[in-house]
Amino acid sequence: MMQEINFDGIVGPSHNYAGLSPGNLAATRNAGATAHPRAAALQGIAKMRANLALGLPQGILLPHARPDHAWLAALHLDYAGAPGHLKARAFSASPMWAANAATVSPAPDTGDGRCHLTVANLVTMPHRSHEWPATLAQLRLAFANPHFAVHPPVPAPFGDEGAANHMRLCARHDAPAVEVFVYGESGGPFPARQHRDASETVARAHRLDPGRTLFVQQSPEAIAAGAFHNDVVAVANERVLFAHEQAFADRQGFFADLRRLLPEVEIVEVPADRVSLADAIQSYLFNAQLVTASGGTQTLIVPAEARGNAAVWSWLQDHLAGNGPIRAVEVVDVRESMANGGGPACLRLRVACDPALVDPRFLVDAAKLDRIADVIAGHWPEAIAPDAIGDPGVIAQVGRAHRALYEALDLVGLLNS
Ligand code: SUG
Repeated sequence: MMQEINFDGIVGPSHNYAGLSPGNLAATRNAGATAHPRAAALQGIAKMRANLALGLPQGILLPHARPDHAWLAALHLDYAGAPGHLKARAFSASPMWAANAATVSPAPDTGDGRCHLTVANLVTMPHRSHEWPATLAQLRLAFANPHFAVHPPVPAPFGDEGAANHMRLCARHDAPAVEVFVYGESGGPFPARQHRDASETVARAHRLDPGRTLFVQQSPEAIAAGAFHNDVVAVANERVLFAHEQAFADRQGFFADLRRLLPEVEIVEVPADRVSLADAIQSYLFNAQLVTASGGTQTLIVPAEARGNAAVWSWLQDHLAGNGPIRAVEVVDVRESMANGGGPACLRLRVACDPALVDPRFLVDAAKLDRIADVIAGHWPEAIAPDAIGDPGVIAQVGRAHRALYEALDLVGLLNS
């Protein structure tokens, strides 16, 4: 039976705040703060437990080996001899943000009836540009069944940041969807990370029907205000699009196309005079997981910061009290990830498929989450201060923690791939 599975990136033991992403305001603001990898990873586990409690299937993606010695070797460096800025970029736990792992087109949308995945190249930010080989290895294992086609990344220089800039609108998860690719134009104060040429390449690779595929420009004001990915200002689930009024460059044109292609679409737009772009980005209201819980209730899983923002919380209460399509709100605490600009939606990659087709090592239930939590509690560093990024003791601990998790999940084979 086809279902939407959320694959959450487990927060890696090297989680730290190095301020590596210009245009990501939270990450920039917290540069140099002390991070708490153990608490961060346990927050992620608690979020997955809450998803299971809603009756949703849940998957995982694993942290990558850090520092990334293979990347440093390609730069003719070893970790000890690397300059500080490259040390930090080799040590980042950024693969936790699984929404940037790949773009996914489920079987009902594709010309050959397979589920297609294209790993994101993440070329815009150096610390993320070396994620894709390990991500590709995991996806090839998790989705080895011939139902799936896993593609290598779009070539540079066309930046592709994966599902964070992609939305699927459909009557139900198992019905053919309108796939929406959101791209940015460069020229503003911050980099536009998703190139239209990259999105179009992914759509061709996935054999999408051009008549049901939309390429939509993100509004330059949104990027300038700190929405470095579309999923900071919009999220879709089945027939519902939930977006900020200033998310798209041409909202009227986009909404008209959407209504023509999917007449049952419900567009929930939050006006700027109720929630400003600044409040939307500070609270990550739209970086929520909009899910269909087991009883069919459209549920919005928001970060605690959304409850802490008066304008945002009051808009949500008004929507729940009215007749809108979002019927429930759940609050999760992912503040360690949030401080690097990663909310609930950043931490997960959605794949709509029959769970029986996925390698079971990448699926979790409550008991497996307990085992993972034990590994985290026993091995993840309690804190990483800014000056610890080059510390041999911390690096050794991160290496042991990483191996312990792969051993617990029977995935050590991946370490040598
Ligand atoms: O790419 N932060 C990530 C956050 C990604 C959020 N993902 C989505 N919106 N889907 C980024 O900017 C900060 C790392 C640091 O500065 O140490 C970072 O990479």
